Amino acid sequence: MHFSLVCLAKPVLHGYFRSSCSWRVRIAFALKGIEYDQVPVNLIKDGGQQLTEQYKTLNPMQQVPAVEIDGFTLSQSLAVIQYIDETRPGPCLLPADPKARAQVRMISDLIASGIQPLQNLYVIQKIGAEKVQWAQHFIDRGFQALEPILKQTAGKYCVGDEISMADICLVPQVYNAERFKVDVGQFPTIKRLNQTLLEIEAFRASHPSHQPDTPADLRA
Ligand SMILES: N[C@@H](CCC(=O)N[C@@H](CS)C(=O)NCC(=O)O)C(=O)O
Repeated sequence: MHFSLVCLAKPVLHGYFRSSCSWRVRIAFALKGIEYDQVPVNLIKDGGQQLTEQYKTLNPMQQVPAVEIDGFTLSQSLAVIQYIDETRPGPCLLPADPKARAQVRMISDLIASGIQPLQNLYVIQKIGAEKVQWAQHFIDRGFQALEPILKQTAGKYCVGDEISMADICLVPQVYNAERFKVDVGQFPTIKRLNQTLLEIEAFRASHPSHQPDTPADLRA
């Protein structure tokens, strides 16, 4: 069902160029063809702008993204993606078939609950000197599980031949893996899907290397 709610104002994404969860939302907006404004929240500068009292009113978890849309504020990227899907026309980000839909949620959850939180900034900051090995370990462990799952579910994309929320979660997680120097070549299905998806305009346009807050030395 698609509502024509209070859609007059453009949504506002409070995010960070390199945040994988912000990138998920940017991909969803791009796939749906939704125009939006971005307000950068620098996770490093000033000790982390996500930690200010002002930002806390937008997302009490003090994380990006937070999205102002249709007169209210939403956080949690998967909730945002599903809200966009349920209220906006354009390609469906979750398939109608219950089995495929469950598989999309399984893969999205594996990444969003089982991998990303373990290598998130506030977690690795607590780890100290071992932080890179810690992040590599948990990304590698997650990908060891994800690879055989994707081998079963994937067609051209993560689940069959339609782009879904699972693909939206996969690409930013591979980007994180590469940042932490995990050898993605060990996972041929993950590698193949990532390469295929990065050819698509919605994934390219939303890439961290060309966002309004991308520093000059990281721009592509
Ligand atoms: N489950 C949340 C996770 C959000 C999250 O972890 N955001 C990270 C960036 S990807 C963050 O803001 N980290 C800030 C910090 O660790 O202080 C979502 O999907 O939106």
